[in-house]
Amino acid sequence: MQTSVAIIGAGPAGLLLGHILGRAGVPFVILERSSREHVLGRIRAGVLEQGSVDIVTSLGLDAGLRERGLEHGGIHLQYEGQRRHVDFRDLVGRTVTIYGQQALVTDMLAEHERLGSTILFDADDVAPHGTDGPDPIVSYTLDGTRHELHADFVVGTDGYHGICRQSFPTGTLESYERSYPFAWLGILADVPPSTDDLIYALHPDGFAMHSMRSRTVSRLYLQVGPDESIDDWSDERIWDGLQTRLGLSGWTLEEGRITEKSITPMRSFVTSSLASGRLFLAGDAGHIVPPTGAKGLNSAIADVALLGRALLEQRAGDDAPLASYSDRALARQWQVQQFSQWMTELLHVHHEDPDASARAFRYRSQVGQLEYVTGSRNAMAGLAEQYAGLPF
Ligand code: RFL
Ligand code: PHB
Repeated sequence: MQTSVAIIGAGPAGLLLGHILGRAGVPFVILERSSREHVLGRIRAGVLEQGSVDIVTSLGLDAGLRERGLEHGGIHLQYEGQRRHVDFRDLVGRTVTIYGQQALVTDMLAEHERLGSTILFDADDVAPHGTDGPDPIVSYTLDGTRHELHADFVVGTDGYHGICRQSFPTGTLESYERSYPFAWLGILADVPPSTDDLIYALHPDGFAMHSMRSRTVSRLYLQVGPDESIDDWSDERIWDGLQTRLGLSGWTLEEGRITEKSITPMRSFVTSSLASGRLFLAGDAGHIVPPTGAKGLNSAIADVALLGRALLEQRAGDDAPLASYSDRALARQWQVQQFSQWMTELLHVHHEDPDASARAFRYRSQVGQLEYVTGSRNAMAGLAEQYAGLPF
């Protein structure tokens, strides 16, 4: 088989790149290791920056988003019994939209299927070869038979555990990485959200957050230890933790049936390059952030917007945008990394610190920082500008 762009991974990054290329008439094939059902079943992120919404809209993929997306003009920051609103509309004239990654993936896949795009699910042992020469090949196994796909370019949108980053020539990549001494326990619950805007709360017991998926489904998170098992968290224990950490006098957190619960570790990771010859990385394949700033999905979309345009410009005879893709995407990504790390450190409790005095000092200085951020219009504008999203 022959194509122009071989895309490895059918997450949001790969599916979106397919739409950018397909709309311009560029042939592509998407190879995905998992089943179609597995891809459609993953819950994950929920907040779209305005720039992400604009891209989805420009590709005509916004019908579901328009119908079911919830536009939000700010967030609440809660600490020490106070809930303070950060008003993005007023501060920077921008908004974000709550629309689950799962819904976006469903919409993009449905449109690919309507257009007749080639997406090969359940592809085993996908492996790029010869990407540093003029004729890359991707080999893969489907139904027990080995195949070869010849392409002009290979794009790895295969996530943090994917094969493409590992396929860079030995010694050419460095990893910049940090893990955190906590994880997020996330639930989906059949209950209308008890809040208008998302609540991010610092509490002595740990971070908690109230998000949503629709007017009838809430998404909530609790900071837990990195090695905790979901089996130790009964529904009752989860709601108790949420009630304690999100509780505020005069406000009620409504409870409902929990339909999904899982624990996600938190990590920051950036690779030193997103390009080697004719192989490019985009999205989680090149970098991941802790979810506190809601940047994982948005960074994947930002990369793909840049890379898609660069691939089209290359076909029109201009190699320069593709040659500078990695540097441009990483420059934006490092700003996103620093914001995600800052939000994470602002709102999580370092229970693991054995020194009680140092622990208390850290907590008090987090409260001081929250006082400053919510009390200074300049500081709030900085948060709003970054949360609503840097330019693509
Ligand atoms: P994805 O979504 O991981 O998609 C990668 C796809 O590549 C496939 N794949 C392969 N296919 C072929 N051959 C191989 N060798 C392959 N290896 C992997 C995978 O099956 C998959 O289909 O990456 P993409 O497209 O870059 O999108 C990035 C976003 O998914 C990610 O940044 C966010 O979802 C991160 N994230 C969250 N972000 C938030 O902002 N808020 C959240 O609440 C949130 N929750 C999460 C998350 C990421 C999670 N992961 C990755 C563990 C929860 C989880 C569990
Ligand atoms: C979500 O709704 O899943 C969500 C929202 C904001 C975040 C992380 C996750 O920072």
